[in-house]
Amino acid sequence: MRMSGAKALVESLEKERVEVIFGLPGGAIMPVYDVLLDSKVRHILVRHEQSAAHMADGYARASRKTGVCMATSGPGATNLITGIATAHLDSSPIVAITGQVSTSQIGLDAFQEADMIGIASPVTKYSFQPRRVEDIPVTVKKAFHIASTGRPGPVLIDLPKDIQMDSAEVEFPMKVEVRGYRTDYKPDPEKIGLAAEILANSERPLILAGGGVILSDASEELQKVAETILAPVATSLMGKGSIPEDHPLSIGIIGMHGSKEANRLIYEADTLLAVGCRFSDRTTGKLDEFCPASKVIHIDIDPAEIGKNRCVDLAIISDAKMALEALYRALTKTLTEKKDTAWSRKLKEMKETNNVKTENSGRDLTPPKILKELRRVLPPEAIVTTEVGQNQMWASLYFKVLKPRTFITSGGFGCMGYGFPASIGAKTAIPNVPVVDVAGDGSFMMTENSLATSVTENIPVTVIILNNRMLGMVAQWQRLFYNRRYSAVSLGDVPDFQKLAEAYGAEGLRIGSVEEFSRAVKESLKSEVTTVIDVPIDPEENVLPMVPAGYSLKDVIG
Ligand SMILES: Cc1ncc(C[n+]2csc(CCOP(=O)(O)OP(=O)(O)O)c2C)c(N)n1
Repeated sequence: MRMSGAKALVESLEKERVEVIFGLPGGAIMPVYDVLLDSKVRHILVRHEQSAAHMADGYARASRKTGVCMATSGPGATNLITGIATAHLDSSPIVAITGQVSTSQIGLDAFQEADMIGIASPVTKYSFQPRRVEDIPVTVKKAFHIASTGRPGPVLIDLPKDIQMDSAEVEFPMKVEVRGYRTDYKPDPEKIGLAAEILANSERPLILAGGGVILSDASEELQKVAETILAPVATSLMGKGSIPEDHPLSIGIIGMHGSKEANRLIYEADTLLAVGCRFSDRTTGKLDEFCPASKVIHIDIDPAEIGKNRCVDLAIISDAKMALEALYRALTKTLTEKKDTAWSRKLKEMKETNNVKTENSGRDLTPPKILKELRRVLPPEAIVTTEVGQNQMWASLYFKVLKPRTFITSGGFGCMGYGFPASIGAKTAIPNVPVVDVAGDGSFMMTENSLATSVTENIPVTVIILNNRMLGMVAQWQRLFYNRRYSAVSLGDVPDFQKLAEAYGAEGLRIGSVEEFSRAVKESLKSEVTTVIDVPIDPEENVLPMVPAGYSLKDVIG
């Protein structure tokens, strides 16, 4: 079939069943935008390309589909990079499409030229720049295949303008093969047997679940393994939600802002089963002192993760779901379900004493109380995104996640401005569940213009700003480690978030108590427009407990 490059691109996207593209046009991508007008694919216009990438990412994390974002060449394309890097560090499958100057101009510093292949390589799983119309369908097919299989991640298609406008005979492949790219990692039965034996014989097993558990939909299998060996389950920030956090074996997040239970028990564990996690510095604290007394079994789909940060005793390169399924089968062959152990009793006692402490803390409008109240008023399937900073850590500590894929946060890149556009992406993917962004004032200001997208495109979400008029997390570090020398952290009282929301046609509310908060959230869930709830909190409030950077997990403050 003869067609233009632009048409070949859009038809290829349709064949991948792309329903929505988040983007913003410009000169070098206009041929594609022109074809898009006649396509069934919905286009959602952003006000800044960074948000397009975050929306595609939030869409992907909520729905397990691949998200798509699009921008023009040069500044449009480079504006996507922060969002692409965010998706890269959290293994989120997105395909980013950028326009490029015409092939005859590449390398000549043409108007709005940026070497996107060069710029994007370190933060993508793969980058393509098709130079012939005929290559477009196979490129798109490969891009979606690479983005969504194995360890997922972002893929870039940088498409020169003349290739969009040229035409040629094209064929749409049903399947593609990518040379040297493997996705068929299955668990080695011998290693599974060995892992089962180690776990069955351990007295103090602990499971560390990472984002890989959520990506491979392995929550159920994880829970079954944990229940069989009575192992407490800690998660990394990215693994939050891989086990319901009200499960008796759940001990919350581990690491810098981890729960006391998780950070203490890891020291006593004699076997650590780490699944789909990469032992990031925020998770392990000082590496030499991380789980010092335990054998480590590591399950991961990415061979490059094995031994990268932490040496392991047994590595199983596999999809997490398949490995945990096999492990469960192997365990139940030899092990009858454990009822109670000294280890599980200890866990129970720890949880009970800790609970009493947090319930009794003083003032009215504190972040822990707000986040617990938020859990109370939201249904279990509601999706919560976060920004970055104290708000993110309060949410990870106090908002109990009950289902996988309902907690969406920038874990690896720690990207302020992520949560709001990601919430719009998530709501686009799953319109019938409430979506709430837990924000800091600083972060929200980075992508607040997505209010325009959310209102004009009818994608209502709730934004809760834990408003300390500060770059709170930086202020906390200055308070704790720089002798209260506050440098460049005060944001002042601007803007008035209530008025800001109203200026965009959204709803703006300011609340003064937990009851008002509760009411405001409930109202927002019924509202047809986005609601921004400004929650003034004390600027001196710290997120505790905390392990200072570079210290070991037992050196907890607070
Ligand atoms: C894009 C970006 N710039 C800077 C930082 C460094 N940083 C980390 S947390 C933080 C403060 C966040 O402030 P705010 O969004 O108000 O949240 P709070 O900590 O007050 O809850 C900053 C500046 C970052 N993570 N991302």
